[in-house]
Amino acid sequence: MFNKDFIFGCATASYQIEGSVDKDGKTESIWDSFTKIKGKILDSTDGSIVCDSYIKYKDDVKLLHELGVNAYRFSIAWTRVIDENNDPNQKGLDYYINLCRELIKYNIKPVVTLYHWDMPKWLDDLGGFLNDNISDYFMHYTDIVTKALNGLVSDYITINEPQCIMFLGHRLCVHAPGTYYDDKDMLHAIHNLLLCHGKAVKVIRKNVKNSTVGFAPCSRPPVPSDRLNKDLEKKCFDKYFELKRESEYPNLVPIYSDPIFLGDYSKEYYEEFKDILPNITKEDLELISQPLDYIYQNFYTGNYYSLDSNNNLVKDEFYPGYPEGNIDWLQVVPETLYYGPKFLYERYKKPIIISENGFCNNDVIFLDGKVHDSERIDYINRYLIELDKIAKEIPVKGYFYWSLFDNFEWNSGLRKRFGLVYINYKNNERIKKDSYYEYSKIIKKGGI
Ligand code: PNW
Repeated sequence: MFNKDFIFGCATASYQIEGSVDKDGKTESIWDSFTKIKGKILDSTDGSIVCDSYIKYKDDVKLLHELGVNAYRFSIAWTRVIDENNDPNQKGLDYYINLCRELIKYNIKPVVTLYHWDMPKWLDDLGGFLNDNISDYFMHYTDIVTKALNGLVSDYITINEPQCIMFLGHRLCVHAPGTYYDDKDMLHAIHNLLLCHGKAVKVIRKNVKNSTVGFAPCSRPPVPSDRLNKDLEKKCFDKYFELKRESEYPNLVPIYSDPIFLGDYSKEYYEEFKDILPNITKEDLELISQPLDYIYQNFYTGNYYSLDSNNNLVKDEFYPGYPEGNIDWLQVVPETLYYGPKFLYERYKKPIIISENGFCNNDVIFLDGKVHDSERIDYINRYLIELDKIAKEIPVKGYFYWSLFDNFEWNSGLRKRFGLVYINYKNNERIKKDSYYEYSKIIKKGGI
């Protein structure tokens, strides 16, 4: 069982659920334009309708209320609230004000993500994260949002999954905007992204009374296959925070979280990249490392590791017979929610909130009109059992299931379903899945 004040929530993101992509003065985002390029999205779909949450937000809140969550994490579309002259768009702001009022009416705490990947196209045209003024644009946007939502929102997450922004958007180029960064540009862009975060924190602290602020990376922790082997655990810990140039480094933990939580990039960073370092000043590092309230982290999966006969760490080939996710990167590794928080806490020493965790299933409507997703139920239970274990050892403050409903799963389109609520994209009907009732029961009980 979790503590009484434990946060049980659900998470979504603007482009993935809102639809209405050109209503009320919204400008084009990089995802609006990326989805128009042939071949980029698996099933050639886009976010122009999806869950229709821009219109149906009151129904969304009803679903959340009946589910029983005490918090809802959603993101703001920069393109709705700031126009192409970098001025505020009141109609866009009103949407989020109304959403927050509705949430508060039902005692659901709004947790706002400022950036969940839908950058204004006009800003990307100016260079995106390589533009050295991007953090000033972000600061201005944050100022407008926090003032508009003043008195309604006190909990903010600056940026969601910087790794996906950089690695998928600028290295593999399978996400928007899909422009390739070489190593030098990559480090420069990452540094600018961290400055966006830092300047936003400063503005939030200034504008919002009793604010809480965090940053929400994702990670796949190495998980010891033998829980009793302390040497193996230590090696998994070291592996989690390793920073090597030949690895997929834009995807790693320390490159973002060390400057934020420890005040500087690591020794490995300066060694690995000594020939291509961006310009890093003392003032930058001070901005980036202002104290945060939580370590937010999105955890879906991990990798099991063992020791070979020479005591070297080796990745396990086989996964135990848990349900298989319907998306290639999602292996069911429940101990992710034990070792992930444990390792992060050991290194960064702040309370942990799981900002996303969820399962992609091949959901269908059965003959009885219902959606029976026993695999997702199994996933949630297995993961929460592990979270419960670690919550007895370190401060774990909350859990957000990804996602309230099926939505636009980026380059995988609409076929990949993570929701507790099924969306019938033909008529936009919303059907509560079995897992919706299960999560509701768990929340009522306060745990597994
Ligand atoms: C997250 N991984 O992406 C995003 O924050 C959501 O927008 C997205 O819909 C959700 O998870 C499901 O994909 C991730 O490889 C992408 O471990 C990849 C990974 C994790 C999260």
